[in-house]
Amino acid sequence: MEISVSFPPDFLWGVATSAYQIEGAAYEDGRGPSIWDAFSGTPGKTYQGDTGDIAADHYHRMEEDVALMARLGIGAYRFSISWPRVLPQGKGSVNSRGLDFYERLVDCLLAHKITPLVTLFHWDLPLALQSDGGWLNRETALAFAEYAEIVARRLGDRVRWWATLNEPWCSAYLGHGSGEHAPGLRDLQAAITAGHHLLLAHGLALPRLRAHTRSDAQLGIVLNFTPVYPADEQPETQESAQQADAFHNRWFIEPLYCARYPETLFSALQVQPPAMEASDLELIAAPLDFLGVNYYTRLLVRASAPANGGPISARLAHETVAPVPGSSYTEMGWEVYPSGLKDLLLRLQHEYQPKTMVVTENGAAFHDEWDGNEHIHDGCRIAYLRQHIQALGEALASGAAVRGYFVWSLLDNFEWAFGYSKRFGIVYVDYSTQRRIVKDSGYWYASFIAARRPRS
Ligand code: PNW
Repeated sequence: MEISVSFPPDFLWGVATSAYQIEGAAYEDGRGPSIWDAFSGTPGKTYQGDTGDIAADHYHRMEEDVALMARLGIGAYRFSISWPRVLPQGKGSVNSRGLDFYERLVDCLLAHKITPLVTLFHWDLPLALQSDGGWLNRETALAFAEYAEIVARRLGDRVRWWATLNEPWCSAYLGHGSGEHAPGLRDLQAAITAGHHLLLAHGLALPRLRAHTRSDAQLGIVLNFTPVYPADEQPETQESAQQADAFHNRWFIEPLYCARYPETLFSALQVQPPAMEASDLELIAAPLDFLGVNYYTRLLVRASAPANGGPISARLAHETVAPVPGSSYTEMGWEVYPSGLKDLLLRLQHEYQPKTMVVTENGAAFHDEWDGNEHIHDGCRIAYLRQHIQALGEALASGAAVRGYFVWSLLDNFEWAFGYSKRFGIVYVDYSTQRRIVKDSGYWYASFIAARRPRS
């Protein structure tokens, strides 16, 4: 099946990465430690104790990686800036060698006519800030705004697209509620507090970014969504799907676009609302130029009896239906459900009317094997990308204001708690030699983009 929908000529076709997942060079050029160095260095936290110390060694191979993107005809590149490279202590003295690296990266991208999209925080909080409570401390939000201004002062004349945070749901819940991610806390109430301070950090950073970036700057935030579908018509199931939706999908977008938290969120989770100051929600809900949407999969749920206390999965009154008969799954165990992306984009359009949306991540982990013969036949990934791009085009045709799409990821990389055991790249990384080998999906994406490039 070929893609049967059309896209505007200025649509951004990109790839995405994040600093801790690809850079390596964890102790070089004055970089300070982050919570992910501490977490991955703690036995039992990541697959086989994997860390980002070396990762895909992108810090030393940046020019080569940008040249590879250029050869593939990639139009845009979403990357993140490592806060502890710029501010080793999280605040105070600036490490200019950190900023120099990102300046070289941006200049290199622009020289190759690749549009940069900068994410300021993709989970690697400076460890020094964690010692003072990290996202449980309101001061961290102020430190983030300061950091955002420092970066904008250096890159704001050249970078148009800025995202403050990547997936604050993950930082808040996986980091403080389930403990699967750094800093590894297991306390739902703490997750709510962290979530509020993350939102506040975003709100405080926006005006600082506005003041120090180009007049045509596009400022936004990146959220992850896992659309929830009820598995049957029972009223209890409908009700539990609503609750799961508030937790997975509305916790962050509602304050950002409606200046309030979802009504039932706190009662359903059996927690208190976060402590806040009177002006917080107004700050948080300042207008955005774009909403970054990360989509990988959906949840199919049916009602079950909620447990008192205990882990979140038990507190929310649902069980997930898996495997769904007839569905295929990625290596992450995530259902492949392309129409979820179309439904999601149209729902966001209708409920929140974002000025612009950008699909800032979409992609899949599959078991790729290099045949030693320069080929990686990842047909599953090609099918995944093709089906999701088709769904994206249908959403666009039905009125969703989407302007870009970024594949996660350019390179195989450090997949957080899963270490190097999951490969999302359209380019394979041989971790023993750091050789890059373009997968079939990389060639497929390149030809897909080339077929749509406006002829000049
Ligand atoms: C996103 N979940 O992470 C991140 O932005 C990437 O850094 C990551 O590599 C990618 O997706 C693939 O996992 C998520 O449990 C991690 O719902 C976990 C969840 C969602 C997103």
